[in-house]
Amino acid sequence: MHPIRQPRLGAVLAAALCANAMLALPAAAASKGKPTVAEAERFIADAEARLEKLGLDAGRAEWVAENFITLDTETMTAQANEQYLGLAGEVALAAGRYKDLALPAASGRKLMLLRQNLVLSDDADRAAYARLAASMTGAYGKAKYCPPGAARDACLPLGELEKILATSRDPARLKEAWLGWHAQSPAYKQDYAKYVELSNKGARAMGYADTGALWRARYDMAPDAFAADMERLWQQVRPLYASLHTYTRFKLRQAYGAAAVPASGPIPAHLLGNMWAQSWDNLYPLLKPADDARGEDLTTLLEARKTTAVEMTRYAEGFYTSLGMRKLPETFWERSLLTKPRDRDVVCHASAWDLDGKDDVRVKMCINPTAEDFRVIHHELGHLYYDLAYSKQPALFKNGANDGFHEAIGDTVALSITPAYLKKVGLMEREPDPSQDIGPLLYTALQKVAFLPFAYMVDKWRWQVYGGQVKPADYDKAWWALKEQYQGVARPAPLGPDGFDAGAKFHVASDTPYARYFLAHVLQFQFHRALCREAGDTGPLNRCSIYGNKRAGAKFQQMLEMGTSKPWPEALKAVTGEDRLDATAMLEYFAPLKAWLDEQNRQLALTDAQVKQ
Ligand code: X8Z
Ligand code: ZN
Repeated sequence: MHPIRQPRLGAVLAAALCANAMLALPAAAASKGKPTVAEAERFIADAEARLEKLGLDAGRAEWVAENFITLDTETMTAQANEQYLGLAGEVALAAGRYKDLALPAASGRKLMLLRQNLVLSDDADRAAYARLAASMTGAYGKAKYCPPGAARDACLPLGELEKILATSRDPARLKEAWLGWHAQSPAYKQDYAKYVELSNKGARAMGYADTGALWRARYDMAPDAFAADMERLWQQVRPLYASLHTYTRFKLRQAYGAAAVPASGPIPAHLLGNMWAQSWDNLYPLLKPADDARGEDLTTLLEARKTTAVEMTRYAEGFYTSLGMRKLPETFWERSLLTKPRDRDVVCHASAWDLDGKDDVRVKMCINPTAEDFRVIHHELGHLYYDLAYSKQPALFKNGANDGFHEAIGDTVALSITPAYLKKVGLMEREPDPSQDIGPLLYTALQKVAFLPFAYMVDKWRWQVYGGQVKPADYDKAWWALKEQYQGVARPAPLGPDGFDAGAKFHVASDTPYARYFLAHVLQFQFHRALCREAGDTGPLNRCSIYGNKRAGAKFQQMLEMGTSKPWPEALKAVTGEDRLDATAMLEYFAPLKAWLDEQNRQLALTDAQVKQ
């Protein structure tokens, strides 16, 4: 979490112009006359050093605020972010003076990064923006659903509601949990609308059409070209998603009846095993193939063994060290928050933090002994190993090649958590017959293929909101139009009068861009394919694990060390030899499943007519 750049999670710290003397710009910016390269270099070096300091201060304040949600910590994090915003905005504007100079490549890139920020010149606007960001993140973190008539201590936090969504098969209970959580976000709808206005003001002051355009500008290409690339990738994977969606519908009709799940049109969102219908792996027991050969269930095993949060994290660390990477520093174990505290509210949504730009890396996560959290802790450590790898880069380059890369590292590693790997580390006694891959493939598809249209629509919605096409009165209407169009899922109840369903997702409440996860889900298969080949594995991608392979590890590490010093296609090339995002690796991974799904769907269509009404 470095506010010096677009943070991975947490409020988007953008920029502002500040008249505060403390933040007065380096002498260089005040210079008159024609700018020179030497002056620009001095400006950049100075801005970089000062932004790093204020960024680290703001990161530390944010860490405390998310670990101890109180009015005071919220105020302190808002103040620290405000300071940072002031400087970042001031720098972003002043950097314009040098934009037409022929600078050495690294300096030119730094200048570009400095200019990709909001400029909130008005002190009151800047303070309001920072305060709203902190309070929405806090509100999300402490929100609870209190069932009617229940005692206060029987109110359910998100984690409990998610458990219901994951495990209950009672439609009424599922619906109650779903609606209970979605009833929390309208409380900060007004705040969000105000925040959007302020954010847009800041983006426009920097010459962007709106904040959505600013977000899309951060991919080494024009904002429109980026949107077109996302659409190209979506079209590549759409047929695979359609097959999975059709199969899921048939199976849900068998489980819940034809009246609950229509034969065509969207599937009710509360039946998909996840609060946001973003991944469907919790439905696996309902959807698994008749001759399921997935072996023991990892969740059952982790629970039975009472695997602790620290042990789960040690497994993940062990994967990275097997690739030749360092052990996590001792301070990681001393300072991370790995379990949900009993006595206070914290922001439980998993996140990875780098507090000093060197090695004070931490995770904040409420780990449970489940297969999902096993995967998520690998994801989080991916962020930290990236942070550690690029810690020798100058401050402005201490970031992922783009934000999708940051999200893809740990997921790439987690793709290597194969049954064979689990057996090797003693987490599975019996390795399923490798000739029967459909079970594990279906399970992975329910996580990762189901996720794609969700990851696409979240930012499609925000692009429309920031772009002004969708006004607050239509937030929900637009949200559900996109959910139906892309995911094929429907709200379990009619729209409320002043609802804010988008705000029930952490990344909307905390204003964290989401396109990054879409990219990551495509990229991780590209990385996996390339690293498997590097490891000399030429077999099916779903059976490859790079565990213990130092060659693959070194290749990966080489890219991680680049940080964001080069345009992302160069980083991609360093690992894969390819310079374009491409979903063929994902399609190749799931090819046997696609054929199986299509055959199942053909047969199920014949028997579906008999599903009870
Ligand atoms: O937010 C996350 C990570 C932290 S960067 C746990 N993820 C997205 C989500 O939970 O919505 C990982 C996948 C998608
Ligand atoms: Zn992440």
